This record gives sequence, C-alpha cells and structure tokens, in this order.
Amino acid sequence: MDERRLVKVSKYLSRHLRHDPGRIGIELDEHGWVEVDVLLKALADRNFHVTREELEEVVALNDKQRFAVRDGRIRANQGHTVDVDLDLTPAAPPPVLYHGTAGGFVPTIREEGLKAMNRHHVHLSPDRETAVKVGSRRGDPVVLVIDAARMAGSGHTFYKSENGVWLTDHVPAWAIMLPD
Ligand code: HQG
Repeated sequence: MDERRLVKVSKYLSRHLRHDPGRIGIELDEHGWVEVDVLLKALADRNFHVTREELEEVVALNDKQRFAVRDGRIRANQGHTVDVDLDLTPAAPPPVLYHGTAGGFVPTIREEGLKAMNRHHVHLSPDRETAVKVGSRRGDPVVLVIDAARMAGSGHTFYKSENGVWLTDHVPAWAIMLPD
C-alpha cells in the first residue's frame, strides 16, 4: 500500500475508533475494542473498501503505532475523546518528559498548567524530537520540558500507552520548566 493510502486509512480509523464510532454505525466496547469484521463491514458499507491485509498493514506500519489488534478485535491505543477505559497501568515516568505545543498557547499554559482539553489525558512525549512533531501540527512548535520526577514525587500518576506516549491527568504550572 502506498504512503498516501496508509495515511488515509489511518486517519479514517482514528476518527472512528477515537472520536465518532457512531458516524459509521459501530459501537466500541467499554475498553474501546470493536471486532475487525464489524469494522471492515462498516467501512465497506460506506464505500470505503479496506481488505483485512490492508488493515493489518496499517496497524503494523503505522508511524505512531496508533492501533492495536488482539483476538480479532481492534482499538486505538490512545487519543480518544469518546469515553473508554483503556485499562492503563500506572508507570514510573522518566525524570523529564516533553510537550510540544503552539507558542500562542504558552501564556495560558504557564498559568493553568497543561489540561487534557478534549482528550482523556495530557499527552507527553518521551523525547524532544517527537514533541517538536506534535507541536508542529499547530504551526511553529514550542517544546515545554516537564519535571515528571517532581510530579511523580508529589503524587501525580503517569501511564504509558502501548505506543509509548506518556499520559497524565494534568500538569501543574510548577512542573513546567522553561522551554530551552
Ligand atoms: C494545548 C496527536 C491552552 C496543548 C499528537 C495542545 C499527540 C492548552 C492542545 C496527540 C492548555 C490540545 C496529542 C491550556 C493544553 N491552555 N492550551 N491550559 N493545556 N493545551 O490535540 O498534545 O496523531 O488534544 O498544548 O501527535 O497536541 O492523534 O493534544 O496543543 O501525540 O495520534 O491544547 O495527538 O497524535 O491538543 O496531541 P490535543 P496534543 P495522533
């Protein structure tokens, strides 16, 4: 499958497995899973034909490992706005994590900290390079450095999603170190 089609299928899956399953008439279970067969049929019914092999390729080759397939079912690894319980296990974060954002948001973030906004968690990157990519989605990126060690020490819980994104409920302003 060429890169353009990979991205197209990935975006379509993200939209419906994270945000709007009802739009294609599917239902996610409480942990976000749907049968692969049900999904493929729903896509075909909407004239978006994806073969099982293509779906497997999208899952395997996805640049950010956005999806997981297990026991004939598929789900998005993170990024949901619909209410699902991903069964995340708390994990000890590295001392420092990164958050890429747009410069225009920084003054508010400095006051209120990082909020989950429409998602379930604040998303943090394990390295600066990834954070730059995340921030670039909104224009000129600013990378904030997060004192994860200090947050963990004061009782904040962190989770690591299956694709290596670090998640937490809220990053208080005091844990944001200066962009450098
Ligand atoms: C900002 C993509 C003002 C926050 C990416 C971000 C990531 C605030 C935006 C994943 C704020 C929310 C997540 C505050 C946070 N005041 N702005 N207090 N607190 N913000 O998309 O982290 O391709 O929900 O900085 O690559 O940008 O979907 O979160 O700019 O991994 O797999 O509010 O989504 O991955 O935006 O991105 P988002 P995000 P996928």
